[in-house]
Amino acid sequence: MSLEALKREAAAQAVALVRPGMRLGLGTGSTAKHFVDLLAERVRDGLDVVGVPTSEATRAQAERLGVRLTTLDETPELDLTVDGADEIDGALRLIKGGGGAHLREKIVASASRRMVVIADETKLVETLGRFPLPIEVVSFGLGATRRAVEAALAEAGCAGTLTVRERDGAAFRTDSGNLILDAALGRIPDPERLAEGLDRVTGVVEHGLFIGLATAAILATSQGVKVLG
Ligand code: ABF
Repeated sequence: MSLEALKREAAAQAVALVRPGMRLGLGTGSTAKHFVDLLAERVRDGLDVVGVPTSEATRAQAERLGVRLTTLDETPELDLTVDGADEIDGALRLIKGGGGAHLREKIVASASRRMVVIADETKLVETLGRFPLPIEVVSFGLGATRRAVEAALAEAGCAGTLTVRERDGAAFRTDSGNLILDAALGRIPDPERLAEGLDRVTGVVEHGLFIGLATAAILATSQGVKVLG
């Protein structure tokens, strides 16, 4: 089975969790894109749901496919968010933000009673950190924020390098206009400690460690679907 087919399979299992009237958080990335596609098919068959997109890309896709959208201002509490991840460990801790959308993704997941992660099996890891941790920062004071982030990394026992994310030769800007520092760490021995340290850095808008947010993960493997949580 191709990676794309595995992602679609995980997305299909998540669509089966959707009930009429649900208020949904709609994730970002190639796996979440399958979810929105398959959800739209059910909407066309008459399913009535409303969604909050976690990125401009997902907003555009959902609008194009006719999925009714709302905002967290109109609908501050959601029933279910379905989103992808860059890494997942056995305790349902995640690294997200490879697509640069983790700020909105975390706001939406935090407003949801349940968050289901959909992914192919390659995302499951023993220890988080092989995927560089995205840290969204405001551009003002970047040099000072960077030093404070380095101190927080060291304090949490992490060693590695920070790179300002670029796209097409220019600094990458998130949907909120901020920069991303990607922290190549190899392994994160204590994700909770690192998350707390980064939360304390002024200038950090949000980091890609999602702890205590995911309630389940649907992982598509070539041997079938594995559910965590
Ligand atoms: C979003 O998309 C991100 O938080 C994560 O970076 C990425 C996963 O993308 P994909 O499903 O394409 O691997 O969920």
